Amino acid sequence: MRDAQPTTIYLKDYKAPAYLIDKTDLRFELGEDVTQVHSKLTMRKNPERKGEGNHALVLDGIELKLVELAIDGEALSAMEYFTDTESLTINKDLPDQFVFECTTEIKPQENTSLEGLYKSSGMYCTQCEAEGFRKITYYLDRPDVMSVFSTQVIADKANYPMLLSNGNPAAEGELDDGRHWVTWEDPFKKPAYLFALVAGDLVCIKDTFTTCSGREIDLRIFVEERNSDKCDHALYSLKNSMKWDEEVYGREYDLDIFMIVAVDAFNMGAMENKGLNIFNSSCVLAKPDTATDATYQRIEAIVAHEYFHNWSGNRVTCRDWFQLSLKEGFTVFRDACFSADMHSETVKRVEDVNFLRTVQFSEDAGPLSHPIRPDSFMEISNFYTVTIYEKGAEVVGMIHTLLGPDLFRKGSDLYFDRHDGQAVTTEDFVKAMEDASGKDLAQFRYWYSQSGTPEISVSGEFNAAANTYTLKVKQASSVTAATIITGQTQQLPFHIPVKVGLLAADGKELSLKLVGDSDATVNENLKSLVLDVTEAEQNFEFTDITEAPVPSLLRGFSAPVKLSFNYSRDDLVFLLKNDSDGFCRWDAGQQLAIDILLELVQKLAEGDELSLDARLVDAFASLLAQSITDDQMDKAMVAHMLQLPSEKYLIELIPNADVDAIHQAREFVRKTLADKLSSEWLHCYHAHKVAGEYQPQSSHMADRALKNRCLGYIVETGTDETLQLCLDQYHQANNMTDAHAAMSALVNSTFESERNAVLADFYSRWQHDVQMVDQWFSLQAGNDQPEALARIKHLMEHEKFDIKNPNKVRSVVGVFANQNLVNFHHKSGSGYQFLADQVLVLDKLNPQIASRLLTPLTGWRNFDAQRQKLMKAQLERVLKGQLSKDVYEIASKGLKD
Ligand code: B3K
Ligand code: ZN
Repeated sequence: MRDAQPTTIYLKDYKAPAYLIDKTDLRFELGEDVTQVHSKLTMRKNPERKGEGNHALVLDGIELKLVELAIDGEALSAMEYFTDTESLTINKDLPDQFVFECTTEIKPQENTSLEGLYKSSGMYCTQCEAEGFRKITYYLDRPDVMSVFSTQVIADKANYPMLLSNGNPAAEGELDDGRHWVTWEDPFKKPAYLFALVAGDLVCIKDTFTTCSGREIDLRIFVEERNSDKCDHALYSLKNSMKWDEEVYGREYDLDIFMIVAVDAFNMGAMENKGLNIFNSSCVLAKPDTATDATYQRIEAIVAHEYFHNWSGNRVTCRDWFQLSLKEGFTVFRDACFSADMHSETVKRVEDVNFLRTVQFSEDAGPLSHPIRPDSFMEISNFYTVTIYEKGAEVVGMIHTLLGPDLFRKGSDLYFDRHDGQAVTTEDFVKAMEDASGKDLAQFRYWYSQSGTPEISVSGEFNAAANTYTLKVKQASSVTAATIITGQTQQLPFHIPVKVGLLAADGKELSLKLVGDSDATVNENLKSLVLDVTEAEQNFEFTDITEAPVPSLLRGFSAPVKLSFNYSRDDLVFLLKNDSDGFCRWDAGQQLAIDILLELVQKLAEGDELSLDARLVDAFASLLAQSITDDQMDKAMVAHMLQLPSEKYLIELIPNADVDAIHQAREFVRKTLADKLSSEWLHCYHAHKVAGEYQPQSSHMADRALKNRCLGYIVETGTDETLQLCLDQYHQANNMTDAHAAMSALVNSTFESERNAVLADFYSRWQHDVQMVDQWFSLQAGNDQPEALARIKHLMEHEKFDIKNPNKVRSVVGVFANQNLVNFHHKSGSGYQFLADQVLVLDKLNPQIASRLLTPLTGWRNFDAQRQKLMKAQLERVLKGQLSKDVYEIASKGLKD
């Protein structure tokens, strides 16, 4: 906890470390009461800073009890060092090279922050990124200090038969007192944030992978015995990832063994510790009767993400935490391409864009907006954001678009070769891309330093006399309240790749030839091209255009921007039916629905009768019909196209949104579509039932997604037949996707007694399965019917709820605040007050989880005046508490006008 206002750390103040650590030898004696950590650091002065004279040696350390301290074998006297709450300073002249040794004591069993060394369900485990290693021992806990590690772990053999750390196992033995030990050696230099240790009673699921150079790697997944039948999918995903990274990026695995451990208490999804990835059990364990298709896909993506970090993050790491997107943006881009290759490129793109627009655009428009390479922070844990990750991935994706796949690969090869074993910056990444491709990315670099979502408005002008069509593009950087806070009032135009096509009235695509294009030979096949938008205002003139086209803009969502074009609803229906670009087809449907929903919200405000534009009903009807007759159609895409824009996204689009009106309008559209197309939904539902045993393969998942989308609408009609359909699906399902979809439809329906019966049935069946109980909590926390807060409070009293377990907190409190919008934003302000209460309690236990939980309150600007006042009042109340740095930063920045 904080004594004074936390200090802000600036990128501009970066200095190389004054000391380096070549070798780190650790010995852990794990004890039920006290754990001793012995550390021997082979250190030297950093030659880079030698000319500056003497620097004190200052090591990071938090909540450590110092037992012994020696330099070059000599114990230090009390005069020769001092400690404060965050560091240990050596008050003595040091030689150029020396050995630093210390012994510290910690109590992992009392560590509720889940950072450093802690206990989860009886096992010891670690989480060191970003700055958790300093809670284990004194160290230069910064990513540009890279060292070779050896780690000996000693613990009671009966309780902790498995002792794991990074690298390859080197030796093991037993002591007379019932303890045993294992020593691990990691030959690759790494920063402390990649350190890991696990000790527990775990079973090991084994496999092997033969690399492209013929080396056989041992693959191991360690889980508690009860989970041993839930590892197949993670292993399968791991092998696919290893192969993919060899084929697509030429990256081979480097150690002899790759391990994954599943733990129940974990602050995030997973962690890429060198050779020993630690996973939140919810992101690794799956079997058909407990995991949904979405869980299968999430596991595949996270296993891949953590594995890919072995190169993008571990072999080449970050110089400082301002460079976080260097590893995270690039690795998200890599895992997205992997998932696209494993399944459907368009579906993956639509899912990612939907998430980006809903969550990242909102972050970038609010008080927590920051560039993907931030200039400053108080607490780095607050910067593991959708901006660093997802916008960071979009920025890498734009480089891929600008360079094309071959030059991009040349660039990534150069980056990995040039910087292997180094801690580098986003600038080093861009430079490698530039050097390898010969493309000028000077202006492109603003994507790293400027925050906010650029807005592009486009208009089109057809000149029948000259047979030309001109796209007029204007980019306005959004100078939001947040950009004012960050001082970025003067934004420069971005370099934006905008991929476009032009459609003729018959739906066919026109050949594209740009005036002024140096290689402007008529190319009949050029139906899509990338415009280099670089100026505040720019025209692109196409020649040989003989009819007024409908433009297809931002194909594949080629840049993370808000693009507007004055389409009529008929244009949108036309694009929805005819655009060859799958993303744009989906987006046309979304824009049509948004236009209609915004009009309905307006009507509600004016007290008018609501009626639904028949064009949306017709568009849905033809999608449903086509999904049955057209075998080639991607059913997962249809499922996405039949989903209305979320309330969260609509709130983003409407200034001073009235949540109740948005909810009401959206419900009206859902119900009308359900009633008007009742037989079509039913027909489509039955046509997409998957027979036989469950398999998590793409085509089956797509059919289930479409069928369950239909079920959601079917249940809106509220008839007894639809109730029966839901109950049958729930009881007869041979997989969790179908059971969960049926239960979810019922939970959000008006069938109260059936809902309660199904929930009770589910609980009695799955109460001993940790992930299933989380699902059971989430479904109820998301129930958007009135009186939700009372239900939430009731759930928190349930015997399986544990405020110290982040998954439980996320599935009850997190789901309520982020997904149950109509209840969280109840006009009384009760939801806000409840959230603030929880944040204040949690901050004492786990500051990272507390500060994450607080973020919905920082979005107050989006709401009506009354709600704004209530939300701000709760932020102010939180700010009066005795806070961690984490919560202080979010609450104080969140309040800025
Ligand atoms: N690198 C970790 C995230 C660590 C978060 C620390 N608060 C997982 C990942 O992005 O792969
Ligand atoms: Zn990552």
